[in-house]
Amino acid sequence: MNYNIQDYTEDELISLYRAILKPRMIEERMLVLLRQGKVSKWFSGIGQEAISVGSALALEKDEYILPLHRNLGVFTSREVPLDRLFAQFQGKTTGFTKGRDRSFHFGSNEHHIVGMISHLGPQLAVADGIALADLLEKKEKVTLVFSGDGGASEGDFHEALNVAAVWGLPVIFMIENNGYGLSTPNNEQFKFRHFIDKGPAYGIDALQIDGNNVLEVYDTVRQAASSIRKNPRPMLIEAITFRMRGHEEASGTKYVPQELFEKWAKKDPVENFEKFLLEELILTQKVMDSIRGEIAAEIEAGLQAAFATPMPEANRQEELADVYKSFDQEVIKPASEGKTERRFVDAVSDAIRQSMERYPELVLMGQDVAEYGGVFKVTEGFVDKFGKERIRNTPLCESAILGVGLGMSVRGKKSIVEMQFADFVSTGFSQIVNNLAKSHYRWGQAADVVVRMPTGAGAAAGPFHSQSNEAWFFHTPGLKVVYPSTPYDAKGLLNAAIEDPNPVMYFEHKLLYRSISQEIPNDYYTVEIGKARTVAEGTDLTIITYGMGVHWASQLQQELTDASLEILDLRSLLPWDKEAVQQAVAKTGRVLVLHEDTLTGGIGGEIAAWIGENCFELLDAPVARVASLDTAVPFAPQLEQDFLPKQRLRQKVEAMLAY
Ligand SMILES: Cc1ncc(C[n+]2csc(CCOP(=O)(O)OP(=O)(O)O)c2C)c(N)n1
Repeated sequence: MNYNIQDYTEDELISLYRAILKPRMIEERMLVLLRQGKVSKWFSGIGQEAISVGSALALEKDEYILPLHRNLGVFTSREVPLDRLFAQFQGKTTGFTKGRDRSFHFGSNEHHIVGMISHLGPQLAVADGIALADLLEKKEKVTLVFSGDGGASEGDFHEALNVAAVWGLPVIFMIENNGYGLSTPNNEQFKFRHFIDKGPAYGIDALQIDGNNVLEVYDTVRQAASSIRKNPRPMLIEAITFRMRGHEEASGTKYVPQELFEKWAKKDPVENFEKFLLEELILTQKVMDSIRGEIAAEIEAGLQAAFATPMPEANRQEELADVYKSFDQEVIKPASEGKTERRFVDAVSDAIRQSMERYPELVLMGQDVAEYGGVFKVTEGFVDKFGKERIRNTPLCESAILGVGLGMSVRGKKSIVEMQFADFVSTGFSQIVNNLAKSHYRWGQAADVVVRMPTGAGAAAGPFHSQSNEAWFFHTPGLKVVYPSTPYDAKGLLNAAIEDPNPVMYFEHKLLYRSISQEIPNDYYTVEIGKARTVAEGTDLTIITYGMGVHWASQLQQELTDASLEILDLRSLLPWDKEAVQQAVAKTGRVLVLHEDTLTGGIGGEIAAWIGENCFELLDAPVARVASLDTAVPFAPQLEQDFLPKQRLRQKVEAMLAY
């Protein structure tokens, strides 16, 4: 043990006692309520309280903590009001998520807590993001994030530690090694002996402590935090402990040998601390009883208050509205008339540069984006202008960097995350669809992140550098999806995406980068998100499309001189412009939806269904779709050209015109 009892005043020791006793007493009460059916689920932290409490008390109150499902002691030590906490457990409106998420799945910026999502690992990189914001602001703060021994098997653990190490982020990774991940014992979870063995492998200092000794936890974290504040860097602390109850209350403990319970019962962190304080004459039975009485009264008051508040009533409008942070986009016109011929790639680049100038809090992160300028040279020269702190080369850690984006948003920063190719977003999928997309609906935290997605086929780049994967995100409430097809829209929509405080997936077709150019304003301007654009007016048939499809349709329109085609470029896919679609359908009565993505489950299906449901009377023919074949994107040009919808387009249009 590396602490000294003389370092503490009696008051400090009594406060620690009060703090460790509170979560234990709450849990004992919860177990009763669970049996009575008044709480639906409970993940017990009994036996592990010293880690939550010691860690939380060792940090300053405005330093962020990211707890997991056994860290009740973090919430109580941060003085989260018990009535709200209990209301949260019961799904009440007066909790922290308006009844939308359960148990500890919430954050509270007021208490500097960012709660978990069920996936465990993604949490770790969010801590990196908060720490990065502190580092950029030279704040001398520490962020502490928890992981279990099981969750540490996730790739997210590796990515978060690696990024923290490379960037020197002030994060304490607190590993609660309690021997089991659900029913899986450590020897079926990993082969190494100790988590501290991992520290040096990442270039991180690592310490192992007795997680059942609150003074040891408190003291270690206090010293680590004080050192990290002065000399920012990550640290791994492995707290050895044991889970005294089942994974959650319904799952039992049959798989745990009885002797382990007996051994660890003797190490109970609350009882032992109590005994110690009694022996040291710091605590008397009388004081102890009175503390217990006070806590019991506080718990009862909290419970009464929570029980007295009603369950939420579904208000459909409010539910839908809360999916996004409300934001009334004000479309910005260029300040002057000046225009220059710019390629698509230059338009993207202009938008990033002008947004970096406009928002000092904006940071761009991606692989090879700094000195190298990105693989498509979109950010060439940026590092000289904005510096390496804001134009950040990242390790090959898509998931962690997306998590960093959320952490930065928690601290009021904006970020752009560049996927080197849209295909690689799959390794960061959970961060986008579970963390970025859902945090506002769940607990009111917007994710102010733009994910840049160089997308699309046609360059014989094979299945993993060519995909169109916008439909993966189109299906996820909480995201916005934009997909420009011209340099003008590329710049205006990227600026708009960066302005918008919600997470935006921004698709940029690689083949358009250097194949099209257009005169666009030199100044900063934005294009409205959610607004389609009429590319060509016509009377015979409407093609609704976006991205490369706009160019295919335009080419066909020029070739088919005896037909009059209306072309609508959606530009935004989520939200998409239903009004413009309806008007375009009304003009011709014949509609074809065209996209480069594969047919099944593509966005065309949704649009066709909506037209069928809402514009049936306007139609003179069934709504048709033309899309890529339902295969992976093939490599050989002959195969790829047949995969793409372009050559099937003409035939389909002619068939529809003849219908
Ligand atoms: C990605 C993912 N896989 C599986 C689960 C199911 N699950 C929830 S908690 C858990 C065990 C976690 O063990 P550990 O990290 O050691 O934490 P402990 O529960 O022991 O505190 C599992 C498998 C999950 N929530 N997320």
